Amino acid sequence: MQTIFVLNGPNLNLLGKRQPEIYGSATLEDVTALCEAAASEGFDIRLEQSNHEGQIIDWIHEARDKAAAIVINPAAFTHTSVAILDALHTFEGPVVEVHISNVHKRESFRHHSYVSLRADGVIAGLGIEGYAAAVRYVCGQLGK
Ligand code: DHK
Repeated sequence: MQTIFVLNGPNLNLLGKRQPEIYGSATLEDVTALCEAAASEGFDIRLEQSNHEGQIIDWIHEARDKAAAIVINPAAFTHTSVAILDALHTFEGPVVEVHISNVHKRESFRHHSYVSLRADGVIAGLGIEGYAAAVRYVCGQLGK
């Protein structure tokens, strides 16, 4: 069994309750179910969420030994965190950056992503379907 880490940044614990007009009404539990359904046989999903930058970095370090791929929605840390970018540079497998909203239709400070400098692909604006697309992509890249 190979594991795909699906990492989520700040405020995404409130997915479904927070600004539903932007982020929709689905919850992180729904994201877990969607990712599990999208994963090919032989792949496990481990979904995590934290409001703390250091915790996300620790999970990326853990992924070096335990994950075949990372799907990450760094949320607001996308636009601020050189530290998450540096951590992702230590990971050798596929990395996909996901944003639920279309960040390019929003405020200009959301248009820049540090994480995109490492990500193999970026998905924005597809709602939580973006996670499923990312999981399907990494399974394909990993040969299943
Ligand atoms: C989620 C957030 O919390 C924002 O800070 C990002 C991202 C966009 C999303 O669309 O999933 O700017």
